[in-house]
Amino acid sequence: MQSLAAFAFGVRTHVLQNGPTDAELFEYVFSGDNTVLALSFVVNIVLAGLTILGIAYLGRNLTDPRSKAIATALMLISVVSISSYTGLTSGLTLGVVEMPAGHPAAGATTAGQDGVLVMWGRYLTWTFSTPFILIALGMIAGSNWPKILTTCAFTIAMCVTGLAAALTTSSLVLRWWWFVLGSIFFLVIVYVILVDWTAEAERAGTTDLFRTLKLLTVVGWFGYPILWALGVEGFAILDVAITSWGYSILDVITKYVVTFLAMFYVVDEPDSITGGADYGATMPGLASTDD
Ligand code: RET
Repeated sequence: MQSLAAFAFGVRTHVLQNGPTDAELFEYVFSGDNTVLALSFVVNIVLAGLTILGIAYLGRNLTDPRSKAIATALMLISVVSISSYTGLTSGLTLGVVEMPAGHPAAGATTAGQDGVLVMWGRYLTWTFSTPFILIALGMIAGSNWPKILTTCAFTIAMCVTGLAAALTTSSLVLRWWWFVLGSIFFLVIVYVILVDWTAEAERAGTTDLFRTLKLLTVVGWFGYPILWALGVEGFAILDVAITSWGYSILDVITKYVVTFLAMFYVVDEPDSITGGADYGATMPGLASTDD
């Protein structure tokens, strides 16, 4: 945990040393011209907040520990999300980064500084949110912990390499090399979802729900690297506001829609989801019966 905090601090120091303060970035985003960009952040704070409240309401009568664990994983996706978008809104996790020679946005200026606006907080916080999506999906598929944690490790690696790709200023080739590495890690996750978890969901009896969640997840997740490549960090075909709205809309599908579909299924506590009173107990037989 400490090394993660040190890493986050290092990222922040690296970005801030080369650009404006978060107060200047906050003013840039919220000053007249950038309302569309600002809205792409604020709308998601509202949606993440509503999703957290929705889960708390829907899950109020859950009794089975496994159902509760899935609901908790689902809630943590939005807990990370509301924090992530607050970081972007405040300017804390935004930065102005100069692109290397040969990059289509090389020589651009933003908020009076050399460089382009990079929403680096997105890549950093995906590191924390995507594992909870995969934990919820893997549990719904009835998979085992080694497999679920493997996908979590690969998604963390994918997001950190995406962050590195966005912040590398030394070489255009190395920016894209980071991107390729991240994409390879991504394909491992796609393979586990499409092959292993699809078969496991069939055995667990959750095929119908899993098929929908799988479609939304795999198709939705492919949108992120596509946006990265088309956005200002990649080929710079899309401007920052459009890229940001792209990510925000994908977030609605891959987080809030997935969450509510899963939650509506979990609240009924069907046999395909529940694990029994002793599920996850460190001392089997001592599970309380009245909570
Ligand atoms: C990056 C760039 C490196 C290559 C790949 C990427 C994929 C990102 C994905 C993000 C998913 C985020 C979600 C967030 C929800 O909170 C990092 C853009 C493959 C798939 C679902």
